[in-house]
Amino acid sequence: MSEYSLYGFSESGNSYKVALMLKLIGADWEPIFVDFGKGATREKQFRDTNVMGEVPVLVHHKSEGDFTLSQSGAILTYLAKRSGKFGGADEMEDLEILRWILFDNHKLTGYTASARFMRTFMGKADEPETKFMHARALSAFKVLDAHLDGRKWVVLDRPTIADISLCGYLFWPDHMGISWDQYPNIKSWLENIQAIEEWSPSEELLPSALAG
Ligand SMILES: N[C@@H](CCC(=O)N[C@@H](CS)C(=O)NCC(=O)O)C(=O)O
Repeated sequence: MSEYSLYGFSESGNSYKVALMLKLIGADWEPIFVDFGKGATREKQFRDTNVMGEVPVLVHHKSEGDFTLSQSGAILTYLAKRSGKFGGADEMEDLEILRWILFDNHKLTGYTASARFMRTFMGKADEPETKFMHARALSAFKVLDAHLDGRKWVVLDRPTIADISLCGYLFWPDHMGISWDQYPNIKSWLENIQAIEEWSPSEELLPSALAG
């Protein structure tokens, strides 16, 4: 059995954040496919694993028993602490990383994932709710683009779990109907992430909920 199991699917950028971290730290892990399209996150069996009914869920198979954790930000923090990679070097750095992960979860991924879902997977690009969420996502991109001006990475002079969290949905600009040419600092930062050795796109790390 692998050391870690990750519940998720490739269209889930939140699952991708964790899958990418596992890949980058060279972890021994395996994906467990959750068929979101068929309602698997709403089934009792999955709710018994995560009462929140969401992927990603990480299971760490330890000698003393399994440890199960959800919420990508918590999982990234756990993996950074265990591996000694992509975390801060002290409390202040850890807090700055946490600050950007919270911004990501609320303002950036929160709106991006919902707008993308409505637009690309539900075909409801013109609904007022989609337009609202799309506009909120664009505001978050503007904040991130301004912050990245003159920076290679979001928090430190090296990539951290803040970068891994924030990039989760951003390799699919076409799903949002945007081009990163409009946000040049995000564009070059995403290229920096792609240049990390061992970087892989979501589709290479997790099974698709659209296949079959
Ligand atoms: N804040 C959570 C968000 C997780 C989330 O929204 N997961 C979605 C897929 S990307 C999900 O499982 N949704 C299931 C549902 O709403 O039924 C995290 O970062 O892990």
